Amino acid sequence: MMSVKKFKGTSLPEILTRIRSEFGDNAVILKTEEINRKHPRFVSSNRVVVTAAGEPVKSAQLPSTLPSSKTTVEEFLASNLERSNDQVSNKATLSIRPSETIVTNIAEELCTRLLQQGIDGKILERMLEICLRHLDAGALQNRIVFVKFLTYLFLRTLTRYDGSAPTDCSQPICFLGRSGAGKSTTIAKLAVTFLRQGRDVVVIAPRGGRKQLLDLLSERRGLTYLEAYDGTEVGRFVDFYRDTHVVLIDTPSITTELALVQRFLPSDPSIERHLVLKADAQEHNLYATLEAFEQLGFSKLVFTNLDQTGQFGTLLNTMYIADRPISFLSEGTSSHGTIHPYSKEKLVALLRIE
Ligand SMILES: Nc1nc2c(ncn2[C@@H]2O[C@H](COP(=O)(O)OP(=O)(O)O)[C@@H](O)[C@H]2O)c(=O)[nH]1
Ligand SMILES: [Mg+2]
Repeated sequence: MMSVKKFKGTSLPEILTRIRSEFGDNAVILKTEEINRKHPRFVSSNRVVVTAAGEPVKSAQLPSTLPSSKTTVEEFLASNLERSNDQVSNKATLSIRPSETIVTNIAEELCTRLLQQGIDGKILERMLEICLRHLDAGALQNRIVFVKFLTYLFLRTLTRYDGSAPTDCSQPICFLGRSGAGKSTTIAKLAVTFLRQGRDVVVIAPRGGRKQLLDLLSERRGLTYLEAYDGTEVGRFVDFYRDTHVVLIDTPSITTELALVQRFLPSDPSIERHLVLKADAQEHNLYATLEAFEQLGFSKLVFTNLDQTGQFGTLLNTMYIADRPISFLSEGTSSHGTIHPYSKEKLVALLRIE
């Protein structure tokens, strides 16, 4: 029986020795990764992860029967989604049925393509496992069916974040994030979008930010720009405008001192906090940012710089790690850029599964 497995360790030679002892000399290396994750959920000291495929030397140890086919896809996904919360899943072995080389080829090809998108191997493994359990041999050998099913699985998996992503800014939103993440640009894009729809927009920003923000805005009719000193003042402005205006709140741009941002945030829990992240950032930096901003609290993620990357697996991984939905996806350096409300269809399209 052919299987794909992840081997973790501190050095490549050491892992290769283990792969050889488990899969013999015909093992195929699918992927080699170096892990440098500071996020607390990655507590492992394993720095190198190699994904390999091969025929286990001691095949008797592998389960010989497939799980009961009575489980429906929905049931399987339901229990699977529970497990996906547990990032350090030890379910690393993916069994592929014997004598179906085409299955392996299609699975491998799709797997390689999605790994190139940067999707976490564990998420992908779970998806492929479901495909192998639920599609019959004929369907598994049909690339179109396989792709369709995999797309369906992604959409189903992402459903857990649906219904919580705003598309109309009906609640005031504070945009948090590191300096240069794209907070002001995102606000400018949203402001222009709503102004064009004829809505009134209020932008509240820390003192001294006026010039930069107004320079960003190509459209000003219907815009009210206010500068606030602290969270109390922001809260007062919000209360005054929230019933009639779209309210967007910029926050101080600093790299380390979160207390300054904290001081600017109104305590009103109905004001949403969205963390702005760059889609082209290194994943470990994104996780460090999540961790740093955790103490301020945020309920959604905004990704900027979509135009600066061709890999979108990071978005999916980060959403899983943060366990919070994405609200907006943004591209372009100015207010003329595009801002998309997040949807799972949009993310799946970006991942280019087909
Ligand atoms: N290419 C690209 N550049 C962006 C995007 N969003 C922001 N920027 C640029 O990133 C820089 C920092 O953005 P800014 O909004 O000032 O970040 P802030 O410090 O979080 O307010 C500026 O030069 C922006 O033009 C984006 O989606 N795509
Ligand atoms: Mg700014």
